[in-house]
Amino acid sequence: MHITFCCTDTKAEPWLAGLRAALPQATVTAWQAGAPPAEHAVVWAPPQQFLDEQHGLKALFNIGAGVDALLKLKLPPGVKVVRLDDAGMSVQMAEYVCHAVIRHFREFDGYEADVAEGKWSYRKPRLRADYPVGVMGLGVLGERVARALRQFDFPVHGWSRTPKAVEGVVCHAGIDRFDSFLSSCRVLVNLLPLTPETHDILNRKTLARLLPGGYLVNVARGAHLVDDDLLALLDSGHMAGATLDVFRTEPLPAGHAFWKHPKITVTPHTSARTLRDESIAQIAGKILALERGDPIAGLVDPVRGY
Ligand code: OXD
Repeated sequence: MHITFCCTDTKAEPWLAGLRAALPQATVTAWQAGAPPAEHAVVWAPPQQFLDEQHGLKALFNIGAGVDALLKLKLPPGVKVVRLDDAGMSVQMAEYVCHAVIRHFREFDGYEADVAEGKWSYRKPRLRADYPVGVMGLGVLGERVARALRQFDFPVHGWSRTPKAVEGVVCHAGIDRFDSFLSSCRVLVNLLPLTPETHDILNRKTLARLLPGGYLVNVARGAHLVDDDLLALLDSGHMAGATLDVFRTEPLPAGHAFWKHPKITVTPHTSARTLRDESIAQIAGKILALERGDPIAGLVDPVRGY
């Protein structure tokens, strides 16, 4: 069995060593143009040439959470696209989002600024009931985030394409319920997959439906958000702020208005990192299952886009 590794911006050696240790019966190589084709491929943002050379590929294992970059390419016919299920990402995502929401809700930035000036300040506690949080996307990551927010007693709403049930979370489903979902929330957390339907979904019209003083946490894709629309709503005061981990262009270009905006916190696409050992163990288990002809979790539907 031949497994090839083709991950842009990722150091190959530790992955190759880990895959070889987990699957000693396999030949594991880093892809080079013109190399013999493989049965399984571990990828992140591979070039089209890589896919064009893979005749006989059974499965493509994407080592990030989102498969949008992969699905933009022309895939070998019949290949299975497999995403990581959790693999240590959902707890990181829950940490990141709860940190962002609590930091805003508890006004920790304000306290930090006061302390920096030597001020012992007091702010009236905000009411949790006034800060309903909406989670867009209730997949593995979104569900974990919604549950974690419930642990802090925030009222939590969820929105997904198809109906979902998460204990303690008011779940809304389908485009018909999108507006009522948005108008129920003051804080909005985006965890949607990027598809043609969700491109630009965070825009002036949709964000304006949030309760006044709205706050956005975007941890999905930069192309979900219309940057200028967020800036306009922050300037008008309808929105209070945003924490953004993902951007239309990454790295975020020098001079972009988000870098220094006083109401925006920027992080460098770090909300939930791929954990190598967990991911290798999961991918190896799935390769063995596929070789035995057993079903596996995490299959992507290329038409649906996630
Ligand atoms: C992603 C990731 O898909 O970081 O964005 O895993």
